[in-house]
Amino acid sequence: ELWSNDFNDFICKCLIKDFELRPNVFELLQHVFIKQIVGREKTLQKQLMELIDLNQQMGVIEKTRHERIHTKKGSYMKSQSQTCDDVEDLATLEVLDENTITEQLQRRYATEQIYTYVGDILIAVNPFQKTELYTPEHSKIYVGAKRTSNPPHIYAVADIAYQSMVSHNTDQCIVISGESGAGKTESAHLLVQQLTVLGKANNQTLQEKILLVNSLVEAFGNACTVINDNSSRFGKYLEMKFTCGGTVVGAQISDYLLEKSRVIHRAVGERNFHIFYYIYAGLAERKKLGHYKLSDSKTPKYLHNENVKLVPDIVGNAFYKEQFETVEQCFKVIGFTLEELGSVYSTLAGILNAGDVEFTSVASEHQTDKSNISNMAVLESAASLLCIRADELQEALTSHCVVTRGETIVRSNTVEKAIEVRDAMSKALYGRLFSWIVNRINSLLKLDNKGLNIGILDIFGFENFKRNSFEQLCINIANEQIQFYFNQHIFAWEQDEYLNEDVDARVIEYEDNRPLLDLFLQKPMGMLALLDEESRFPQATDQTLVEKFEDNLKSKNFWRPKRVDLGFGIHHYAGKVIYNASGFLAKNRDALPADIVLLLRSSENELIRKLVTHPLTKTGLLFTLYKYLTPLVGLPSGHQTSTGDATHHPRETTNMKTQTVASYFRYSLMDLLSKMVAGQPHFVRCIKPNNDRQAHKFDREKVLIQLRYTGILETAKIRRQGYSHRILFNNFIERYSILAFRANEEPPMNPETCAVILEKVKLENWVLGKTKVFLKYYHAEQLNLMVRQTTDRIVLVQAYVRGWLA
Ligand code: AOV
Ligand code: MG
Repeated sequence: ELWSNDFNDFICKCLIKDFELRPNVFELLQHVFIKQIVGREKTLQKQLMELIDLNQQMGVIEKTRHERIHTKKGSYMKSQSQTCDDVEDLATLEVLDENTITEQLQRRYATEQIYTYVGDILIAVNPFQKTELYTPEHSKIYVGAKRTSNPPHIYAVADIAYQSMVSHNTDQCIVISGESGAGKTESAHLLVQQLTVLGKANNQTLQEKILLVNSLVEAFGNACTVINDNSSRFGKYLEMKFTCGGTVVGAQISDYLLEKSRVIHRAVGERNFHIFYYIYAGLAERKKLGHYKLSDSKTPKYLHNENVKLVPDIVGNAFYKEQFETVEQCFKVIGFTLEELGSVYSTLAGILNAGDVEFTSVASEHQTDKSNISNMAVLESAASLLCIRADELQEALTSHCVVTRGETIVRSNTVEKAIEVRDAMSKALYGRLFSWIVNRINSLLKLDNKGLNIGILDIFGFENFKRNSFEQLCINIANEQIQFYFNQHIFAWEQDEYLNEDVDARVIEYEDNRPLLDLFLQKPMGMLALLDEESRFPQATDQTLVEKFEDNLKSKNFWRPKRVDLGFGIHHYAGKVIYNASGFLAKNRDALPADIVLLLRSSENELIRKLVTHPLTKTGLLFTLYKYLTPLVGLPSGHQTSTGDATHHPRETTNMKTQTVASYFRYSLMDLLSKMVAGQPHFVRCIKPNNDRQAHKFDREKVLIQLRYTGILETAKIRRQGYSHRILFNNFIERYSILAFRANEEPPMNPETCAVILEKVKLENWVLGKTKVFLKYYHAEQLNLMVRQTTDRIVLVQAYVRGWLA
């Protein structure tokens, strides 16, 4: 029915002229046509002659296209021209050692070639300056192109993920790793950008919305740290949703462990989440500070730091004002209502006001000291912004209820306790506001569509500050887990499979960080389990906690440094970090007093009520994931289909209600892993060339350390020697028989058929195992390209014959 002469013409034009459209058109047509060609070969012979002409013509067009781009970007392309000892893929280096690899990266970096491959993995060295690498021309040349025909690029990773999603009908996942400030978030943006180009959203707004998602969540989840001015303070997994034909139709984000303690406390030299500064400046510009009860002269406590002492520093900041407009625009385009926006601003202003509520101590004869609020006006402002009653807020902050033998007794809070309650409220409000925004974005960008997706993982990078607390521990454990996943994927699973399949391949030694994951995550004696156990004892202190660690953690990667009271050291895969356990228990318990919850539930603001009424989002999911928790540390070898055996732990399940940060964190990690494992992974490893955020500065030692701990050298070796693609015979034949057999032939599903195909296309160095074909990383790409070219040809022939027959 689709077929008509006009359509035929249209298709032919697309195929011949518009190269960007080709993959999509083929995808659409090949299913329909391949089958119908059977039995018509004779009639097609004449047309085939035409086809050859056409192909040549196509070749010419393709070539001129590239030339055009090359000359346009002459300087860039020139710098890409390789000298004989400059390689784009480290796995092809003659000499494979740390020095040669570092030298290569340095040489390339010096000529603005920040990207380099190690087999199928992309290394990105942060240029710390704007480059000419992301123009629309670049975006174009990486669409559907052979990987080796263009210099390495993050756009090529997007293309490979996209093409393999479309041609294999499988979900993909791109894992970006690297230490803080290495360029993960920037890379994630570039991937989303290129994927929206590839996925040709058929409406402009959707494309626009997807691109805005990152900016919006980053305004709320990123902050300036001593390492990075735009440091991600949460982990983000953005899934872009596509139809089976490859059109982008939506996006979903999952957020992991926002560092919400930043709202109430920041280390020296650091700032609160961007959004606070943005709204302050933006509202000032609109003369709306008064409306939100924000002072134009006195800086809220939560925004104090040594650089920002005065409100004028904030309101006078042109960048903040601009960002405020951008954020508001993002909200609107994505589909938030004006009412919702107003509520978001009130909540943020409410938090800032709450932070300024002060208490004084009042001596009491009967019990410990009580607290009084010394600036009632501020309390009233906070209450009115949160749409709750001021007297009730006062009561909830300065007293608490205890139920003893069925009787409810009201006890006063000391000043210390009152401050704790106030801060717990601010933290909870912000954390829940963030989750609400993420959920709202998800519901606005969701489509009921069972298509495919490409996930992009951008978490907070490994951190090692002068003083490291609970947040750094969580961040570093997450990075440890990602490194483990990388190792599993690149080394362990690969080598397991050689053994199982009797394939002879040299074993590569690599630094296995599993002992570290055991140290953190094992039950019941891992660090997080011990932390949870200690958090259940009301009398426990941070001191008893470190002692507990010391008594129970038997690992060479854990030690107690002398002369640091609450200190303990961990030798992470990425280096040694000394943590200070001060505040660990409170941060882990993360308790929000019941009185505060009840009070906020009475708010007249619908948003505030929502924040506290619904349990924290992922609970349902967490329950399902919970059963997978135990095998978290070492995903079993059957990882493709399951994340482990479904062992239940009833004792722990009953504790879900009082979920600690540590246990929530474990679920989140598991959730993340289960998503990642479900897709085919692609890795981007970001490298930070120096600690000073300077362009043109390549600190060899710094780079070498990163190459070492990320296992790049070993990766290069295994990519050269190993077989990164392992495909079951049947799947291989289904996918590639088109390269050696006619459509009406049915070759037997056996290894011999695989060999026939591989020999026919003249590939070398592959191996047949017991059940699978073992291919080098570059084989898969060559095969896929050949399939694409073959189907191109078939479709072309079909298109012509159809037109001719019609
Ligand atoms: P991160 O995500 O890895 O750190 P970012 O992606 O935020 O690091 O990068 C840090 C800074 O490096 C950016 O703000 C840019 O100034 C610069 N940069 C990174 N990549 C590029 C690029 N491709 N081109 C130009 N400049 C770049 V953290 O989120 O702190 O772990 O928690
Ligand atoms: Mg980041």
